[in-house]
Amino acid sequence: RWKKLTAPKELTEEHIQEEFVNHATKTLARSAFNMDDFAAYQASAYSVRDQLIDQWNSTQMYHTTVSPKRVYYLSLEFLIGRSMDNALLNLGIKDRYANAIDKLGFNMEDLVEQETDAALGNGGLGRLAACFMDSLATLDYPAWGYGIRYNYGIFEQSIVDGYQTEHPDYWLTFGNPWEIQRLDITYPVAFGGTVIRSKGASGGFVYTWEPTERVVAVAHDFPIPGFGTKSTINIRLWSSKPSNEFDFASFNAGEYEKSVKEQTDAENITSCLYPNDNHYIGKKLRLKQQYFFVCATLQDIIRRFKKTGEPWSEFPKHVAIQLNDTHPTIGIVELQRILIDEEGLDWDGAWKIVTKVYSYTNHTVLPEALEKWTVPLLKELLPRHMMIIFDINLFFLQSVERRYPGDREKLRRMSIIEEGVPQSVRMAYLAVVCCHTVNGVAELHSDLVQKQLFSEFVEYFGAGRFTNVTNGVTPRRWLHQANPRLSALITKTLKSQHWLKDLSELAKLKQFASDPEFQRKWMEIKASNKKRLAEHIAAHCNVYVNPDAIFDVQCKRIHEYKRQFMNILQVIHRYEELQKMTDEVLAKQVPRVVIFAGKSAPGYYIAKMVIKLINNAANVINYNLRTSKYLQLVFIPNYNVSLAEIIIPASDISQHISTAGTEASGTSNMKFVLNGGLIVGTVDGANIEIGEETGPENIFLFGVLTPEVEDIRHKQTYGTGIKVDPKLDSVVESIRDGTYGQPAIFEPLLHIDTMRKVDACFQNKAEWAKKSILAAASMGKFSSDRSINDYAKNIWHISPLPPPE
Ligand code: 26M
Repeated sequence: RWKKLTAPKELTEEHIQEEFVNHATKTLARSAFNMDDFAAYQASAYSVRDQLIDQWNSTQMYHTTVSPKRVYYLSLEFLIGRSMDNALLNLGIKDRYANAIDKLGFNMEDLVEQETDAALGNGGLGRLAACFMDSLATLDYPAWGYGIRYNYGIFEQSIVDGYQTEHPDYWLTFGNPWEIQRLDITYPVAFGGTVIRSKGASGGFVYTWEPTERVVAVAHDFPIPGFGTKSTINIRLWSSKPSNEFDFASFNAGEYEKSVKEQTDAENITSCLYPNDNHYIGKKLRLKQQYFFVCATLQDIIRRFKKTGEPWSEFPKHVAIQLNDTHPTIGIVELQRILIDEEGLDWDGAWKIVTKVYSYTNHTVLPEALEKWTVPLLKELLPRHMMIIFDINLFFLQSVERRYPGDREKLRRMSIIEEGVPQSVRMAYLAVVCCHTVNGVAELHSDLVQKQLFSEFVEYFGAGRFTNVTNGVTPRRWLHQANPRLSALITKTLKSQHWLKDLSELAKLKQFASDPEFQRKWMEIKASNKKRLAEHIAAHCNVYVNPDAIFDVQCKRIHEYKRQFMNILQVIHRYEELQKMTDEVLAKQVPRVVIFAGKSAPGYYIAKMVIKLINNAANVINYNLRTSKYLQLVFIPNYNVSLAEIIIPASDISQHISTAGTEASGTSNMKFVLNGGLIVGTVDGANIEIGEETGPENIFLFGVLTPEVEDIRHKQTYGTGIKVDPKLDSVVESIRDGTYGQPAIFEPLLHIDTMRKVDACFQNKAEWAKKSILAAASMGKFSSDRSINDYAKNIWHISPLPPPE
C-alpha cells in the first residue's frame, strides 16, 4: 500500500498546476488575488522540492540496501547559488514547468530570479564543492556532502562613494524550500573542560573527557539531483542549538542570565560564514565551527556504518572521507579519539583505520593562508584532542628519528607542532601525516605542493602519498543553465545532449570552427549575452556600455596575488594613450569595456583601496565624452554565483593574471572559455593546462614562469639601477595615492603588450570566432565529472551505483 501511495504520478502540465495551486493555497496560505512573483516562485519551488524528495528517498533507500563504500565530502563551504533552475534542468522538467506556469499567468524566467542565492562560501573552494556535488550525483556515486548551515552567508557588497560596504546576508528570511529540516537527526557536541586519566580494566590508561559546554547539532538536508539520472544525493548541513539539559540546570539554580547567554552562545556557532578567502584567522569561534561540524558529521557517519553490523576493521571498506582543505582536519583527531576512548580500540588499531579513511585536498601554497591553531586555544576548547595531537606527533617524530638519527633540525622542521611562543599546530602537516593521499588542484600547483610545501614529507612518506587532481566545473550550471542558447546550439549541432554528460564530446565542434554560418550563430549568441549584461550594468552601475566593444572581464575575490591592481594600471595607461590621440587615430581604436567585480575581505585594507581606485578611475574615464566610445570601465557590485551566471557568458576576454605560482588552479578561467571567452593570463594554475588543450594560438598567455618570480623579487628589492619604464611612470604618477603592495615593474608592461595583441586579434571577426569556438571545444578535460572520476578511481576507490529503473 505504501509503495502504491508513494509511486510518483506522471508529471503532466495539469498535475504541475494542481501542485502549484496546492502549495500556494495550503503551504503558503495565499489566495489567487494575493499571488505576486515571489509567492509564485515559492509555490513552484515547493512543488519542485516534492519531486526532489521522491528521487532523494528512492536513492537513499537503495543505497541503504546495498551499503556500498560511500564518499563523504567535508567542507566548511558550499557555494550553491540558486537551486530552482538547476533542479528543473537536472530533473529534465523545465519546459513542462515553464508551460504550466505560463498558463497560470506567470513567467518562469521571472520566477527563477526571485530566489536568493545560497551563498555559503567565499569563492573558488566553496564553489568547487558545489560543482563536485553536481558531478557526484550525475555520475551516480554514493556520496554525501557535509557542512555548516550558516544563518548568514558571505556578506552582500554595495559600493558607496567608491568604497565597498558590507551588509549581512540573512538568506533565510522567507524560509528555504530547498532544505529539509530534520529535527529528529541531532547529535550532542561538547567543548572545554578537562581530561581525567584512570586505570582501565586491562591495565592501560583510560581517558575521560569532562567538557563544560554542550550544544546540539541539527541536520538540514539539501537534495542534489543529478543530470539525466534518478540519483539524488544529499548535502547535510548542521545548525547549532542549545542543549536542553544544561539550560535547565542553571535555570533551576536561578542563574537566568547565565542560561540565556549559554543559549545564544550555542546558536552563535553556526551564525556566520567567515568572509576570509586565502587568509587564515585564528578566531576561537572559527575553531568551534570546525569541531562542531566534524563532530556531528562523524557521529552520523558512524551511526550509518553501525547499521551494517560489521566490525570496525571493515570501516574503511564503507567510508572514504575527503577534507576540503585543512578546515575539517580536526575530524581526523576526533575519529582517533572516538575509536580509542569510546569504542575501546588500542592506539595502533585505531590509527590503522583512521589513516585508511582520510584524504586531504590542498588549495593554496600561500603561507598566510595555512592554518595554525595555537596549543593554548586547542587545549582550552578540545583538551583531549590536544593530547592526541601530541601523541600523533610523538610517534611520527620518533619514526623520523629512526630514519634520520640525530637530525634535530629535521625534526624541528617536520614537527606538527611549531615551537613558537605560544606553540601552534600546523594543521596541514597534521593532515599530511594522517591522510593516505594528499592532492593539489592543478598540475603546477601539485608540483609546488610536493616540491615546496611538503618536500620533506614526500621524501619521508614517498611520492605515492601525493597526487594531482586538476579542478573542473559542472557544464550543467556553467553552460546549459547559464547560457541556454549556446547549449541549444551545441546540442543541435552535435545532434544529441550527451555532451552534457561527457564533455569531451565538445571536441566534435572543432570541425565547425571555420564554418561562417556556425560562426555567425556562435557570435550572435555572444552578442545577445553581452546585451543582457549591458542591461544589468545599466541598472546597477548607471553606465550605458557599448555592446559592440570587447568585453574585458576580471571578476574574482580581490587579492594582491590576483593582481587586479596591475590590471587597473593597464586600463589607466590605455586611457592616457587615448587622450594623446588625434581624432583620426582615435577613430581607429578597438572599443573596450573593462568590467571588474569581486568582494574584498572586510579587513583587507589594500584590497579595499583597489576597489576604490577602480571606482574613482571609472568616474573619470566614463565621463570623458571624447574617449568613452573607446574605453569604459565599470565595477559591478556584489559578485556572486547568480551574477557570475550573467557575466561569464558575456565575456570576450577575461583576466587570470596572478603572479606565477600563486593561484592554485582557478576555476572561473574554465567557465569563461567554456562559454566562448578567451583568456588573458599568466603561466599559472590551470591556465597552463587550459593552454595545453586549446593550443597557444587560442589563449593569450604572458609573463614569467614560476621559478623566475623569486629572482625578480630579489633583484627588485636588493638590486640597483633598475629603471621604471617611463610609460608606467606617468601611470603611477597619476594615481598618486601609492597604497599598492609590491610594485610589480616588469609584468605590467607585458600585460599592456598582451592587451594590444588582443585588440589586433579582435578586429578580424572570423579569426576571433574561430578562436572562440576552438577554445570552447577544447574544454572537455575541465568538466568536474572528470575531476570526480579521478578522485573516485585514484583516491576514494568507490564505484557508481545507478539506481534501478
Ligand atoms: C580560513 C580561515 C578562516 C576563515 C576562512 C578561511 C578560508 C576560507 C576559504 C581560507 C581559504 C578559503 O578558500 C580558499 C580558496 O578558495 N582557494 C581557491 O580554491 C580554488 C579551488 O581549488 C582554486 O581554484 C583557487 O586557485 C584557490 O585560490
